[in-house]
Amino acid sequence: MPAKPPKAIDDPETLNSDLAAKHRAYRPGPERTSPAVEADFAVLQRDGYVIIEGLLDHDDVASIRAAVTPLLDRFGRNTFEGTKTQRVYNVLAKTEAIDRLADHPRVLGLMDRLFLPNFLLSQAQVINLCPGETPQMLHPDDGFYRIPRPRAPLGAATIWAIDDFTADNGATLVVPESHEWGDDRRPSPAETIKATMPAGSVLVFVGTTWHGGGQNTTESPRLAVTCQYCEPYLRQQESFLLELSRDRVRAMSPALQSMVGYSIMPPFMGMVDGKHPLRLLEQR
Ligand SMILES: O=C(O)CCC(=O)C(=O)O
Repeated sequence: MPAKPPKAIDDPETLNSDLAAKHRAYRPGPERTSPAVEADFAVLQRDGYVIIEGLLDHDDVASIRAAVTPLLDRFGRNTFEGTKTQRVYNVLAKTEAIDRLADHPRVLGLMDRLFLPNFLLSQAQVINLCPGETPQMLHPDDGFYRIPRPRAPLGAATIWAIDDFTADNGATLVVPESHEWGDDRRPSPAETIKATMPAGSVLVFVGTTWHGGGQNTTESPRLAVTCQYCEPYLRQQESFLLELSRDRVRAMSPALQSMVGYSIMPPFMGMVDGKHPLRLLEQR
């Protein structure tokens, strides 16, 4: 058979297109383009956050709780992590139970609208905010990308309520419309709202929105799972490629494989030996 002629690349714009021969960019299905996603996105853009209720049923919540509770141990090492808050890091290596949160189509539909194709998961964490915890310092999540504000968000976060989030047990504090602010403005506690929501709901906010964990004055912990996402050309907060074995990644959905780093930002950001990283998963 005659050899295929090499692909001609004579326009720099071509380098921004998907050059992969086999592993093309992950293409979202219709579940990520529904009218519900459009409606959530309109609220997210207007307010900087949106609460979506009823994405998990009672059994879903119970099975996530059962999987993550045995992982809870240490309390935070400083007041930002929360000295009365238990955080589980490297969660995807420890359980598959939250995969379905990280790649939930209603959330990824929003990320499709915020970010370039093949956006990444930046981190995943379990947060158990225990009795006596005080309010966390308000902060935006993508401030460590040191690009002046106001600007488009470079990341976005979800906080999944595994317990009901109430006014007293530490429901996340959010500053509405603060995603539009410049670098010169800081919020006061009076500008916050409490993101109360029943278990099974998710709070989604963009990386420029000021927020923080709330105060827990009850006798019970407030269990949550957070997943954060970022543009595909940015460094993730968590080094998933160092944390996750190839077998663990093989067990993930194609969307999650792509988000933990088995994907390419065109033309070759993320390559392995000059090839698409998914080829590593094909090798046994
Ligand atoms: O637990 C929460 O409600 C928010 C936590 C948070 O924003 C953080 O740890 O950065």
